[in-house]
Amino acid sequence: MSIGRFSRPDAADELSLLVSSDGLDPVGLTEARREKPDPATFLGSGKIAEIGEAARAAGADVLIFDTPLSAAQERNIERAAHLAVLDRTELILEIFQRRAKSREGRLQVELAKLEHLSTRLVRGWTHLERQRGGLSKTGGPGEKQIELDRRMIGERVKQLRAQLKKLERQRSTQRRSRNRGELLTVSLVGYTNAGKSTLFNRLTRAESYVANQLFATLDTTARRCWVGGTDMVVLSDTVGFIRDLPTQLVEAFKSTLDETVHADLLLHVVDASSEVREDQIDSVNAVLEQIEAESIPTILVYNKADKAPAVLGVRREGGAVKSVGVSALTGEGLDDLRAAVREFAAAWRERHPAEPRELEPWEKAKLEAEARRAGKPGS
Ligand SMILES: Nc1nc2c(ncn2[C@@H]2O[C@H](COP(=O)(O)OP(=O)(O)OP(=O)(O)O)[C@@H](O)[C@H]2O)c(=O)[nH]1
Ligand SMILES: [Mg+2]
Repeated sequence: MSIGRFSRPDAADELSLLVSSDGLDPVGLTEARREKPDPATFLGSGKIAEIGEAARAAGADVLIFDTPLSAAQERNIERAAHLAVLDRTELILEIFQRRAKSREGRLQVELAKLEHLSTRLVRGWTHLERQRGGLSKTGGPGEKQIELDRRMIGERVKQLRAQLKKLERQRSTQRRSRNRGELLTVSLVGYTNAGKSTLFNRLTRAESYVANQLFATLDTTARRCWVGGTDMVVLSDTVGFIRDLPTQLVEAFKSTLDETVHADLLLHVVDASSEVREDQIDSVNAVLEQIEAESIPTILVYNKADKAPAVLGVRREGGAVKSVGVSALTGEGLDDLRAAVREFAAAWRERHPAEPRELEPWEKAKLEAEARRAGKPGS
């Protein structure tokens, strides 16, 4: 369904990949175009009834909309179509929930779901209030229940935030200790399914989960990685982005994305064989802006060159490497990529001559303890 503008050529493919990534079996696809969405039912009510009937006849259990819907629209469509409804945000949340493995990942997904739910409750509540329209002066049980639910959600959100904050602190301590040797930190970013994990595995000989699914990777993995000569960098693989990534998810995944935000260099991995690669690059840049990582130096890595050989080679802009073409599958172009990272690392080291860093509290305590033991009370 597209509103007013042209539909994207890959929208249907991406939607079916999203649906199958959630373990669902698509039975049919309908495309529609409207000047503007119907406030009550998104599509016209006649169209909804028609789609509902066709979907039920095909044995569908759920209708999925490739767009965010308001709580009221979702409810109205469910009633008119006699089917459960998921919007794009909820579908992505479901996939994230399925994939979350680490404790941090699970907490982040729960936070995102609750925040999504709370926006629905608020709307549902005002809607209910309006409907009641002064019929009774005292709040009915429904209203009380919602108030109660809201408070419970609020409490849980607070708990989750606190737990995530703690994990975030641990993560930053880990990051610092891992990087004691002042290695360049490099983070893979890119549209989901672009091949980040495949490239990560190739470069580090690790075994990150690779799949032709959207959001195969949710957790961040970081490894030391050799880029030629005596040069090592710390490379991290993390969650992929998608267009219109629900803001609750970006917000909730801040601690996972921390690795990206603190990188010295981003390798922006692009599926060069996709006909919408430019749009995907824009979507990724939009998320990078949201997490305030847009000013980190970036090399575009055009991946899947085995399917788009024209991207092979190194392109420069003002002397610095702008893009490199590779195939993570065949290994072609990887030497160019390593050389580009090495070149960046050399320039970076010149700009960052190992600065004295501030000691961690535990390091200070340890030094003080050592000083005491050596009989030199520090005061
Ligand atoms: N033809 C070709 N396929 C590739 C290449 N690199 C990765 N793929 C395939 O692309 C799909 C996605 O690869 P992943 O490495 O899981 O992609 P990702 O970017 O980590 O995806 P998410 O973790 O879901 O964001 C898999 O089916 C890979 O086998 C490549 O260079 N050429
Ligand atoms: Mg991955």
